Amino acid sequence: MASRRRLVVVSNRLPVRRVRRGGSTAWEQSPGGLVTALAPILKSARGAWIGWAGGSGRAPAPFTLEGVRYTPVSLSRGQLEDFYEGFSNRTLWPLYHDAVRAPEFRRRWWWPYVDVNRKYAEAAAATAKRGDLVWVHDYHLQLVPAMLRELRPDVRIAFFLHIPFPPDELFAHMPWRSQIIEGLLGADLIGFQTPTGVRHFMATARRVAGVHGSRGTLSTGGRHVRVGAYPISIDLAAFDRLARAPETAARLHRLRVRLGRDRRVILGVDRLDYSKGIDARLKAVAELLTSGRATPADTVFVQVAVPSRESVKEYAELREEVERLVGRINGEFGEPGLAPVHYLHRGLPQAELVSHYLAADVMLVTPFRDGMNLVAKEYVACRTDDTGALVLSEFAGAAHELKAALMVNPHDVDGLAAGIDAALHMPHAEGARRMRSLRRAVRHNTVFDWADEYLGAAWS
Ligand code: ADQ
Repeated sequence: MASRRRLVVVSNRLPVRRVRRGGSTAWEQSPGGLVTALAPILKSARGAWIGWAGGSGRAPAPFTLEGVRYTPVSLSRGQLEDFYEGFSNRTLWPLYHDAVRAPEFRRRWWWPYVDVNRKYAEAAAATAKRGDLVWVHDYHLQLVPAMLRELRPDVRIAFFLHIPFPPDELFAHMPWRSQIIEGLLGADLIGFQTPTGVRHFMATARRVAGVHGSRGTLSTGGRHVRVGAYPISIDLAAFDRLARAPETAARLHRLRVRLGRDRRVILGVDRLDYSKGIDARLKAVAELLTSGRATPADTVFVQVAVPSRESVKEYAELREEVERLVGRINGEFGEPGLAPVHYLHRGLPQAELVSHYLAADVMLVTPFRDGMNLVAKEYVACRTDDTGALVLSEFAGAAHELKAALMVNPHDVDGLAAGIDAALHMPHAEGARRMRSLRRAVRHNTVFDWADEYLGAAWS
């Protein structure tokens, strides 16, 4: 049914990158769960994707890649500063992540946010045909649904928020709270990662916009807006395949030898973001070393942190704090040839990432708040022999599904250290039982199931 009508996806960034081939440049799809899940649907529905392609100034011309029509949107240097770094990443991102850093409410960032949202809405209005479904993604574009409805009342509009929606008491701080809620209410379907996001949004919509409704439906301006939880996931089969590939076994062997075959490996993999609790994790590792529950001879902690939003002050400060902690731990507890912490400030190619997941006896996913957290699901997907232990923050969206993980509160350093210690000493049978249950949960909901469920609801 879905394939007969067209889908137009609108997201801040296009899932493509420009690569050099021979003497010229060409577009290539970037790796990622969202594009993997949507590409087949877009392809069969002759769909389109609208978003920023990187860079400032004039947008590249629209192009078709593997059956999908991509339309780049241009953003000026000033818009990147005010809309992207400012309002999106210094106002919305911290506010929606429980204000783990203070959100900045700067009036001069608001209008660029409105202008850029209008630009995306106009691009979608120019692309969509009567009866198409326009699927708008994430916090950068919360005004697009209402703007698009105004321009094109003849299309269906769906919105999905990848990050958490905050409690109404917190959202109420937002000076432009009614504009944002009214922007979202322009959609026919609003999707969140968890039932908590749904609850928070419903409470806020009642408080701020005075709309009525319950059980997943709100009434506004004579229309019904459906609100639901659609937990995103991963391409399980792709991770499973990579985990079982012979080249991965060779890569894993090399990695284990380099880390020390007799050492237990603890791993963290994140964007270098203050919401991810990397600092809390390092403090817990320091606590284990201080108390003698771990020594550099028997345990190694590997943190892979992909650089992120480096021009935003809070991210530069986090990098300094993480590097200070790594230096302190290695200085205090390391011995020649034995560093307790290995810190890689870079992204890993997927095959490398999978061998790291396989090398890890314990995986630490400890965000202070996270919409979902796909790293937790990727780790589980790779543990095809039911070994390994997942230590998971109760504040990650993934905690709703991955109930068999060892749950921790990342604000509690002692509790986090105790959780890691328990994971390191987990009896084999209990570890296997937990991992089987975690794998069932991921198998039950892959990114393809997620896209099917969401689009099924949006199209019905
Ligand atoms: P992110 O905050 O980026 O996404 P996450 O869900 O963990 O967080 O996804 C990160 C992705 O980047 C994973 O696929 C992971 O493999 C990859 N990655 C991270 N660090 C890496 C590294 N060092 N090297 C290589 N790859 C790395 C936002 C929300 C999340 C939500 C997703 C999807 O913040 O809560 O789960 O969108 O909706």
